[in-house]
Amino acid sequence: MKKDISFPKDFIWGTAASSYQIEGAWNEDGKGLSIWDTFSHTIGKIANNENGDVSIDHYHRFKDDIHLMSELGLKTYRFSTSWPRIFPDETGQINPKGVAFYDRMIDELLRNQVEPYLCLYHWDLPQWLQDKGGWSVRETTSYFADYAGFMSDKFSDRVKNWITHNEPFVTAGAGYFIGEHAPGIKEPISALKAVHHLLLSHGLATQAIRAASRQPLKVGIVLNLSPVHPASSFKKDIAAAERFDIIQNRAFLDPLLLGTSPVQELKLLSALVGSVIKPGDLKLINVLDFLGVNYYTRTVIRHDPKFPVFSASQIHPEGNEYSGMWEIYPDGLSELLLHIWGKYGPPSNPQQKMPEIMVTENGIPVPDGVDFDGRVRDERRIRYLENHILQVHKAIQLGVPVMGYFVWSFLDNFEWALGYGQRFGIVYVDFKTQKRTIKDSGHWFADVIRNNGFKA
Ligand code: IFM
Repeated sequence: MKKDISFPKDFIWGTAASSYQIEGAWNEDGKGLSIWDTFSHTIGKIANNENGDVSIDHYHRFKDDIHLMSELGLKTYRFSTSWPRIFPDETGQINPKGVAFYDRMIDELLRNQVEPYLCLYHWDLPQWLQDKGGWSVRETTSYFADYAGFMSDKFSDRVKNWITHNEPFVTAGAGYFIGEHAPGIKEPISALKAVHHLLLSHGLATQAIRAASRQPLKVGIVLNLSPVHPASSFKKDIAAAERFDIIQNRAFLDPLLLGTSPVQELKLLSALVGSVIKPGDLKLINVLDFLGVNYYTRTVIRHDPKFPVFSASQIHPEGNEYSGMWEIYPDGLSELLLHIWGKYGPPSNPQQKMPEIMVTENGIPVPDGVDFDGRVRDERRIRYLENHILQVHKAIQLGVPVMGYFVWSFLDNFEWALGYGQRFGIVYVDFKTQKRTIKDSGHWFADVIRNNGFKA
């Protein structure tokens, strides 16, 4: 017999997206260049040399897209704003047409009873700031705070939920360490500095958002977290997994939730970047109303001296199910949520005011297509989402107060260095005609929202 899997009243169900991945209009209405414009226009950086110039043209189609959300009964939408649309160049002059775009978009969301979650940074740094050193220099943090304050002044009359950064681990790791994302830098030290500056900019931006706010609001950050498992029970692998856990999870969670840094625990790390953390920084960073957890997979690590700083590399265990990008490992989601609550929450820190926790991204790329009868039968995505939502339910049952769950993504879109080859949407997009078709998973998720759960 099937069991009722129901969620707390007021549980937040939503979907998520980001500016560069969906907007297109890369050089329209006064927008400045972002590092992703530069990177994707460089031959050889993106699969098939694709780019986000037009993407799924959300800039011009946002009204129809929001109507589609409303048709599905989606109540919440997490999106990001493009910083270079607002501040196109280093003069600090505001681009009124960029502001007007988000004005119209937010109004349209609210008209359709969709609650906006506004994220200020989902990787599209203005190119002019990269030219000054980007996230590897401390000065970028105050530019970010200025941008945050301006946005709060403009939009906090209507937007109550604010996110400073999406996945700073990826910003620093993929952008400055392995160079597979913009700005394409491969310098471990710049990456480690970027980690601290991203966190510091979160603290400064939070202050700026609150100072300019027009109503009580919540400010959070979104981290891509992953339980780190050792590849074997050998001591060296266990130690490597612990080291990797520092950079994947603790480098972010400890400063944000405890106001401490794990950097001192690794001699080499401390020697390389210990001095980047100035007195008072950690206190500034330790501010959070909610923690967004993006979960896709676990990370399995072995000792590997070839890799700089951490002497650890990732392996992909045989015999498990994989998506086009990652191992499918739903149990890792409840493991992660329980771990966060157990280590950082009241169970071990009764004095600590624990921020709200929500799953701000979870999803799977599937090579979907529209069938002869117009349907998109993405059964695999439904199974993936159901198995992961079950893990959120389990964590709640075991005492973790998870407040919400967002599917990545609403529409198929530009998947960064992988171009348009990976479809994550619950709505199919024909990239040639821009036609949208709700996938079976979209209808399924609409039912989940309507029933505040499902039978499993
Ligand atoms: O598409 C990305 C998103 O921009 C950030 N989180 C992971 C998604 C899938 O890779």
